[in-house]
Amino acid sequence: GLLRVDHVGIAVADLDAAMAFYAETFGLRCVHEETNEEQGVREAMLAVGDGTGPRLQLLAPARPDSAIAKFLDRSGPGLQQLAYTVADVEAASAALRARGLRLLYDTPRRGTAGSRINFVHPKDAGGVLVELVEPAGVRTPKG
Ligand code: V0V
Repeated sequence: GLLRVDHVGIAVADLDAAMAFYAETFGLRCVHEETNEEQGVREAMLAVGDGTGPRLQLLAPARPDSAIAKFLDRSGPGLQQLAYTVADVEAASAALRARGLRLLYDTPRRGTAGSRINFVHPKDAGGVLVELVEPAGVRTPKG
């Protein structure tokens, strides 16, 4: 099942400008930054308050054919996804598939900070792109 809200993802055109805006306006600090080549994004994770709760993920396109570039073209900057933490992304994906929802990937892909991720198609989740995040290090190695 879903354990908690992991992060909320916001599409931005310029990551550095957005990080400066969030720092100066809301006092949110960046706790992690990386480029995910497979997803075609440059991303920054911002902590809110004491940093124990859900994070804000700023997502900027790294390539013009990426999901974030397409989102910006169609919708402009703004909320792009809602991500939940799960203990087992395969099990969570299978449970939602069994309820008739389309998962975007047959097998999980690599997400932020070594996490494993999958997505529910927004048309099957009330217009919300739902991400499932299994954080790095939660799996018990088998064998
Ligand atoms: C598209 N639609 C959305 C949406 N993106 N609705 C809500 N939220 C979004 N983010 C709507 C769009 O307005 C259309 O509605 C319809 O979906 C189009 O569906 P489609 O033609 O099947 O798909 P595309 O080409 O628009 O792509 C949408 C999907 C794509 C969700 C399939 O963005 C995708 O593959 N996303 C997953 C990967 C991703 O988002 N990567 C970036 C974050 P109408 O006009 O038909 O009504 S990477 C990340 O989060 C990481 C690394 C991490 O957290 O660790």
